[in-house]
Amino acid sequence: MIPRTLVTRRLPPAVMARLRSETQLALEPEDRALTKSGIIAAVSSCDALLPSITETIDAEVIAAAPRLRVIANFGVGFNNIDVAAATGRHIVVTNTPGVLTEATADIAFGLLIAAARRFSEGERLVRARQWTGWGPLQLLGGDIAGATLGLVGFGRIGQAVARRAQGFGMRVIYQDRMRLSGGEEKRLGVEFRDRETLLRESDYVSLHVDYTPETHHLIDEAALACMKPTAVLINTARGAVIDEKALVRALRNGTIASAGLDVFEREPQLEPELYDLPNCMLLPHLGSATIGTRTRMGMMAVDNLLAVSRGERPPNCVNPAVFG
Ligand code: 8YV
Repeated sequence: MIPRTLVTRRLPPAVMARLRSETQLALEPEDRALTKSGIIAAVSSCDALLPSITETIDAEVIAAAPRLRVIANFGVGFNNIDVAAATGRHIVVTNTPGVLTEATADIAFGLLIAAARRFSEGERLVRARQWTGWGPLQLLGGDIAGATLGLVGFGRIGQAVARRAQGFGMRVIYQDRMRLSGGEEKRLGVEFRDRETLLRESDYVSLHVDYTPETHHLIDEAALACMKPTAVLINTARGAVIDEKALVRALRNGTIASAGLDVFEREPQLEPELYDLPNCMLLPHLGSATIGTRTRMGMMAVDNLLAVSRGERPPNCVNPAVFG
């Protein structure tokens, strides 16, 4: 069966070509987010939905799609989808794990270097034509070699960041719901800490947890108060893992030194003060933004979607309960 498919955003050319040849597209996607009413109107006649992070697939959207059998998310994080509502209607939900690990770890480590060495302030100084010349005390940052990196969440992406950090001579500690075995920790060259100890010991803290009710505002005022005044906070996971208002206060008051953020609580809106804080490096959710990575993500989403259409169990199902 050729699934009638709603693809909400225009994806890389190779992915679009495959979608055009192997599915029946409900509409020609554009390079901008669909409105909720646009999704509801288009999905009502579809067998498959391929959404991105910019679309919230909630119970109302799901209820408007009586034929829908699969929601193949373009992304590893799927907090934009009401999985319980989908499962309740026997709709399979899939994601794209693994293919964006290295690209996202690059952005996390890039932000770490950029925040530590004050790239953003330096660049703004030069562009404003206000750089009057080299100075021995100008824009001094923090050392990376010899410093301690604390990873909150130690799945695929956290482990890829650990490898980069070790190459730069950092000591790596981690916290996760599940502690690795002693042998695994030794093999990976990392030590476990409980979250509070990790926050107290780390010169750099990088977040790599899923966004769930349990991780909502995991980094709040109390967590920020545990960190060193010289510490740098990096977030490439989901914005709402940090209480953005509390972070603004911490950056303004010197509770921590700086932050590097790729994700925000209410994208594309930021907590207004963030735009003007000098000690914050800001990126527009670029974690997986390479042509190779986005193509692999798209191909994986299409593989998942077509598997369900053929009546098979897809490779990356996040709600296996639908299979009984
Ligand atoms: C994507 C992401 O850019 O995969 C994820 O969870 O956050 C990003 O890599 C985004 O989800 C695209 O929909």
